[in-house]
Amino acid sequence: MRATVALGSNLGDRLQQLRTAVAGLRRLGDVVDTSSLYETDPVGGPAQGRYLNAVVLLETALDPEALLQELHRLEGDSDRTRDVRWGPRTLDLDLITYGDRRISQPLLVVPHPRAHERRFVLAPMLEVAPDAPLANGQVARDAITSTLDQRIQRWEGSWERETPALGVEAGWWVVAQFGLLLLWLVVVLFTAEPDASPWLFVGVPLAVAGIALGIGAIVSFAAPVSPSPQPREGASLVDRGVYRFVRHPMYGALILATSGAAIAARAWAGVAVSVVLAGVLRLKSAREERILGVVLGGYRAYARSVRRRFLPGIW
Ligand code: A4P
Ligand code: MG
Repeated sequence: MRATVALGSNLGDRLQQLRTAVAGLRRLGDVVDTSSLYETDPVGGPAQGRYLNAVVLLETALDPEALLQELHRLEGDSDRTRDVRWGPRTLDLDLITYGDRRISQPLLVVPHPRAHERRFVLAPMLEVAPDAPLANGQVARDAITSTLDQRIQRWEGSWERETPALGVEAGWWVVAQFGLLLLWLVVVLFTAEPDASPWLFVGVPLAVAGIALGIGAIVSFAAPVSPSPQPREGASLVDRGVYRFVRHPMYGALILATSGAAIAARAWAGVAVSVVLAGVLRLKSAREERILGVVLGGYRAYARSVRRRFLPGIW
């Protein structure tokens, strides 16, 4: 079952405690997604330091009662003491939702009875489980509008100690991409029908649009572009220029330019190679984005606001 678990800490090494908690959650099931980290003003309780909060999406075989017990065990591992209600804590793990189950027991209420009033739960939840049903019947996206007075900010640091690495897989993606581009070139050179035809009026504008998008991408990126899906160490989010309209303009440019040129040359096998290339780039970009979401502060929010992957307004 899919459960959402909210994590909070405002005592000691907050980030380290949250990391350890996620490592612990991985032993309870499959951590499907982790939100960004947020630094948040304390809600309720005595005067205390600011919290670091996040939400994790967990696919688990544990039933809700067993899961809560395990969450308490993880809290205990962090030397959490329970003296003041809503007081400062090294680690707080709350079960926010468990599928769409509603549970009302003395020691377990699901969905969490206060989550829908708390921006420190709703903002991260919006990233990983925007449609999970909350106690008041709303989902995070709607509930958050009445919590905008609560002060939180995205924590720009990253969750992970190190950049997650694709390792040799990164190399294979590059090989696949350049192999297909080479195949495209050979196929087009050998099958092109160079006489003028009406297909020129379709292919040439597409190819020109592709080249323009590619130039736009290089200018906007303003750093050396690498074909590897592994982000460079210390890379920062680029959301200017054409990146305001598409997240992977370079890939969009390759797809447009190769298919346009092949259409113009009536090299239909070349068009087929472009279609395969588009599929490969789609998969490659998905792998890339999983890492970018972890290592680049703000990438997930960027991906939510820029919906198109390759082609402005289309795809
Ligand atoms: N319990 C019942 N249902 C649940 C559930 N769905 N998930 C019981 C977790 N626990 C649940 O919790 C008290 C009892 O609630 C437990 O025995 C459990 O069986 P606790 O963790 O021992 O105590 P607590 O966390 O102090 O109380 P509570 O009421 O859970 O507090 P909240 O609601 O978790 O609030 N401000 C910011 N900015 N960030 C925070 O993370 N956290 C809190 C704690 C307050 N203010 C905060 C934050
Ligand atoms: Mg709690």
